[in-house]
Amino acid sequence: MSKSTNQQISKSQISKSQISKSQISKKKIEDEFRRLCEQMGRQGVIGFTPVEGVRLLSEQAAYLRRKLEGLGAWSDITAVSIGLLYHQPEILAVPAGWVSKPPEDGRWNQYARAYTELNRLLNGIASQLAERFGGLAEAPTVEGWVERVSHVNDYWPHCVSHRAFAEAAGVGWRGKSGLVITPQAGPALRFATVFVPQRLSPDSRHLPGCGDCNACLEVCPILRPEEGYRERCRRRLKALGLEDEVCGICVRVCWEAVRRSASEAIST
Ligand code: B12
Ligand code: SF4
Ligand code: SF4
Repeated sequence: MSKSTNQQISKSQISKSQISKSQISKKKIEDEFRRLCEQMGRQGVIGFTPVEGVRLLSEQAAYLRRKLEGLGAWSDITAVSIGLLYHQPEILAVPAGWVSKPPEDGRWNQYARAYTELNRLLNGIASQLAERFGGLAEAPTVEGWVERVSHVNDYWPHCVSHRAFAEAAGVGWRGKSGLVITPQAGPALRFATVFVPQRLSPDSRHLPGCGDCNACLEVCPILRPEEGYRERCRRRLKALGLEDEVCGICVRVCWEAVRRSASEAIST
């Protein structure tokens, strides 16, 4: 989680009545998203899913209902899942094997800085899409909460899971690491979600899934035990003491595994 001040994106300034339903289509949203990605110099992924039917924790469903009040009937709202990819050198800055403390060379901080940068860019893109299409944006992370959180469960009433929407929108599959894995970049991207007042159907995409890969479970001792990784992962991110609260070893090894299996699929 970011250490910076709370900048949760609030309601769009444009009156919802100024946006007619004919102005909201998948093509228009996607074209605008691609234009913004190009402007920011990052590759992006996008997908759509009706909010209705996405499986949420009860605290997160309650948070979302409060947030979307006034946006129209729940059954008419679509979640637009957007993701921005890390550049290759930013992922390669993360250690490729398990380490319990950061190496002296400070290289890992390149990933920490990219994390901060992607959050900033996603905040910008998500709020511009929300503004343009009369929607509401959910920021990529719960900013300014790190010091207030004493257990990972403290996050749940203050955000909604981007992974739940990205998965439902077919942007990627749920990996054995718990991350959403995309064919384009594995889990090496960050997500935000924009909610728009028009029902748009998801695209159907073929997603290969993890198959017999276990690279993330092999590299990270925190992911293996059955009782779940979340709280122990949170403590490790704090303890590592990088420039932002990150680790990302599971992201790095998965990024490599997904690239390897894509290139094997091409050569066979
Ligand atoms: C809190 C948090 C953490 C916590 C807790 C772990 C977690 N991920 O839940 C800690 C600090 C440990 C953490 C760690 C990391 N995080 Co984090 N984190 C978040 C945050 C802010 C909230 C996640 C959340 O809501 N979790 C709630 C859980 C329960 O959601 P869920 O696993 O998706 O499950 C949903 C459904 O599956 C379903 N569900 C699941 N179980 C059940 C049970 C029942 C009964 C029901 C009804 C439904 C249900 O409902 C759930 C809620 O919608 C999100 C940002 C966001 N707003 O989404 C980023 C996010 C998940 N983190 C992210 C990343 C990258 C990381 C790290 C790699 C850190 C780093 N950057 O180096 C590690 C990776 C750990 C891992 N292997 O997943 C990315 C993931 C990107 C991806 N490709 O998937 C996110 C999405 C941030 C972003 N904007 O991109 N994170
Ligand atoms: S490393 Fe392998 S097993 Fe783990 S999430 Fe990625 S593809 Fe799935
Ligand atoms: S981010 Fe968490 S789950 Fe991923 S390798 Fe690091 S400690 Fe393990």
